[in-house]
Amino acid sequence: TAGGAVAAVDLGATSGRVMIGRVSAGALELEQVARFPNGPVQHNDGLHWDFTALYEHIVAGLAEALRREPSIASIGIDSWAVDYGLLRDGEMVTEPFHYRDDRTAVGVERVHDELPFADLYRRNGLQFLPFNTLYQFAADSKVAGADRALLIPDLVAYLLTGAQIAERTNASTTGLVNVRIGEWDADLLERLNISAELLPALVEPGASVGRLRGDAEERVGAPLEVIAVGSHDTASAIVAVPMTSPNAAYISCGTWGLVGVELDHPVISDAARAANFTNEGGVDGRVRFLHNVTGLWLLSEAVRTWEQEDGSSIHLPELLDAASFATTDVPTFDANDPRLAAPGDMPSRIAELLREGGQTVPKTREAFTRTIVESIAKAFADAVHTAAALTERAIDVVHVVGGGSLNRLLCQTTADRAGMPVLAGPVEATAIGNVLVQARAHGWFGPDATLETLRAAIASEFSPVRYEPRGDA
Ligand code: LRH
Repeated sequence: TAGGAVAAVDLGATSGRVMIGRVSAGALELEQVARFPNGPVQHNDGLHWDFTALYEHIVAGLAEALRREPSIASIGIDSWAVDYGLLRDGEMVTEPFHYRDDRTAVGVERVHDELPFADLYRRNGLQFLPFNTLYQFAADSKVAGADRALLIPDLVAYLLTGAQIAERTNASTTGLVNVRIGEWDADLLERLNISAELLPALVEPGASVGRLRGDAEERVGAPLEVIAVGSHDTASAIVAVPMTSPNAAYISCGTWGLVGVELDHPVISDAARAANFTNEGGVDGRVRFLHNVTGLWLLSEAVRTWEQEDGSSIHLPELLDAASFATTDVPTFDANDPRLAAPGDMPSRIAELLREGGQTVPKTREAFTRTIVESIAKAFADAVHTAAALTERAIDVVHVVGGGSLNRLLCQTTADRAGMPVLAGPVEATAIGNVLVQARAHGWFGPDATLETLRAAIASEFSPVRYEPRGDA
């Protein structure tokens, strides 16, 4: 295999990062070049991205990446799904909204008045999440005056290159792509009063978007190529799950836990709809048949609340170690309760759910942490079993990738509750998926490399940690 270097921009909930990915025969190495905050900011009209500041960090990070590694051949950009920026005459209309803004509730009502959810599901195959782009559009008064909407990674690519595209995996999370034909659903757009002109042409991961130009070229230092990757962070992460069998399930676990299987064709049955399983677009036309579970968000928001109470920081690995020794009965709550979605005091909200369920509220932070982790694990295990039932697959192993793969308590309790082994890692799945889709586009994996080729490379480079289910748990 030939090789080379690429840059990956990954905009996550805990931070934004620029990485260098070096790929050579059988080896893959990541170097973090820049890390910067990516939290929401409150404006008068709601929660927004701090996008202008973020873009400055990205450009500076790319310049630093090229300084450290002059052979960088291209840039790939990924971020979380659903959020977008609006343009008018090529200029950003306002800082993009953040999906955790609760304005989306009115959008849900408006859309479902026009088209009941069951009809919508048959068209777009998407699980109901109140912040799916189509609901955000319906709640966003600025859409009418805009002539273009670009999802966040596409917006960054546009500012860098001047090219306007809609990368396919992320576009699938808007709710506006028809799940059967894989194109923008013209009829749906019309019914929702969205101009078809608002949305640019869909492109496949691996396609060239354009080259840096103008100010971006000058500041980064070269007319680097931007290549579309699985720009939905979860799509990139799933590329990097070292699955070797169709009976494997995966959990991409960061702020969210995305739990499911990879399919060749969507499943849009009534049962899938009732279970709120989604058919998101994967790289190479695969289907990410999965369910969103509120993941480490519950833990990070709880820790944030405790840190505010204490006025000092908490060492999470220590807290998790202590939590793993809590041996008393562990009360659990529904990790997916919508009341836990917004930022704010997490322990109080969880305590309320526990009381509602007739359970006792843990008294120590260790025990409370254990309850949070086990509640996440329980939701994970349930979703794995549901995915197996809905797809009639004999799931026998669960891969956990992303930040959650380092959480031993979570991996072990997930194995216990699912009743099957968990294979944990790689932790940097999203960045790896981003890098490998670029590397493949450059031909570094040969002319016919499939996702299986890429996954075999990952499995040998990052051997997963295995957790056996404990029968007595
Ligand atoms: C994970 C993720 C997930 C979406 C959510 C908005 O980062 O992209 O796949 O559902 O954020």
